[in-house]
Amino acid sequence: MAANIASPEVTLLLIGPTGSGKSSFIQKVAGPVGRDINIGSGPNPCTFRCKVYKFTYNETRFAIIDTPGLEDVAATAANLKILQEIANQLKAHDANVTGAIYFHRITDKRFTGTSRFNFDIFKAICGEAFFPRMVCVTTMWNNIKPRRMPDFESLSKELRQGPMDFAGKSVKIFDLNGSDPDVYFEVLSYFAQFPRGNHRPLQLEKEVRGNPRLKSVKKTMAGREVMKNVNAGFCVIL
Ligand SMILES: Nc1nc2c(ncn2[C@@H]2O[C@H](COP(=O)(O)OP(=O)(O)OP(=O)(O)O)[C@@H](O)[C@H]2O)c(=O)[nH]1
Ligand SMILES: [Mg+2]
Repeated sequence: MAANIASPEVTLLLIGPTGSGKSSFIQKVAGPVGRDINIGSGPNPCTFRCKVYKFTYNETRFAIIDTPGLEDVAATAANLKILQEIANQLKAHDANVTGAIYFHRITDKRFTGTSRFNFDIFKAICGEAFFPRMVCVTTMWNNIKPRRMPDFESLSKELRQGPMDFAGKSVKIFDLNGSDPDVYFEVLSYFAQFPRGNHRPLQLEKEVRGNPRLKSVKKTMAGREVMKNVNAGFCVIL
């Protein structure tokens, strides 16, 4: 089965709301292969299909999976479609995901509502056993005026102390400043240290590969997270 193939490649899965900077991250780190990647220019979603970008950095081969941005809690059908697209990509990919990165715009300020909901989907995609290989990155730091910087630095500190946690443990966070490319590459170097190949897979990988007859992502942990509000009667699928 594909999941057991040992691969020297570092495979990273990028997850986050629309416009949080996933494709821009790839454009910054992937060199020529990321040159033609579509980057959003307004509030509308830009990436609609998953795509794998392969390149080498510091003698390590990387395969980064770009994904469509998650929507807010009311967009159940759209979120399920995105999840299905990610599940199909994971099924097709020839190696286990080495690490997963969640993207959060620091300028959103609050980690509630859509941010919280999207992060809960990310956690359900990863599963608790994958915790050591989960990273959050905050983006848009170069949009902050110098006089407001201390406020956002406090916000970043608060994120580290609670909201971005999994079963009480804080997920590793990198603050990405578009004007400082070094931090982007620090994220790559962080993942390059992890053993690759036969480690524990992502929860969603396990679910889609372990059950070839699985027809709908609704039955996966991440699908259930998306459906939580529908099942509780707070919203309907349009
Ligand atoms: N100032 C600033 N702009 C950024 C940063 N990261 C991304 N952007 C801008 O934010 C917009 C959205 O970026 P994308 O990389 O397309 O976001 P995405 O997460 O791939 O969005 P979807 O494909 O819709 O899910 C673009 O205009 C980028 O130029 C950042 O760190 N700083
Ligand atoms: Mg994109």
